[in-house]
Amino acid sequence: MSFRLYGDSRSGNCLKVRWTADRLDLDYDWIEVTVKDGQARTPEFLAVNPAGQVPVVVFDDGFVLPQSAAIMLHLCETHGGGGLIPADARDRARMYQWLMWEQYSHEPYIAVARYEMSFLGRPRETLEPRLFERGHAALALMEQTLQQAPWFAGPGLSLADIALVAYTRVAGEGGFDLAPYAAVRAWIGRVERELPIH
Ligand SMILES: N[C@@H](CCC(=O)N[C@@H](CS)C(=O)NCC(=O)O)C(=O)O
Repeated sequence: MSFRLYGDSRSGNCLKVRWTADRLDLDYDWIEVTVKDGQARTPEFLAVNPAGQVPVVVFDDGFVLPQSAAIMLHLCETHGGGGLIPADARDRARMYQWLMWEQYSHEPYIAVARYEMSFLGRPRETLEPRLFERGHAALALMEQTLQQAPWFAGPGLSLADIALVAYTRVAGEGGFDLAPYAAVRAWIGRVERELPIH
């Protein structure tokens, strides 16, 4: 079944879904919604997603699904998985662990700092220092994890890697220097080689 994917093409949360759909070779229409211009809060868009956020998908039969992780999982579960959901139950649990961690302990710091600096043009020194403390803590945990294994969950690329790479690869735009995180940088390269990132 085809669908419309509403997204902002500079948003990591939206790109996670786009990369997953492309990896699964799905048929869909991308509808650009520019968050910075308030397009996610217009009456027309709120009629699609009352939460006023992208990404959101609308399937041809009217089923509407917001939240990047829920969308990625649903697309995989309904289209053969694309190898992105580990077969082993513990590997799968590990994938869920990182998907949830990304949304609470990574994205709120790294993506928010990037939005403030790169989209709104705010100087780094005007931002809350906690964004950088917590963002670097997230990167340090990723570095430690990737020193032990090439992927976050199971033997290959999974949705955990797709979710985590979206904002990590552009962390520099939020004032995060990735130079001290060698394993993270190597992993970004691995993930980028697997995905239709352009
Ligand atoms: N947890 C949600 C976060 C969605 C989200 O924060 N979307 C932002 C763009 S990255 C948005 O649409 N913001 C619009 C607004 O708040 O006005 C997800 O993963 O989909």
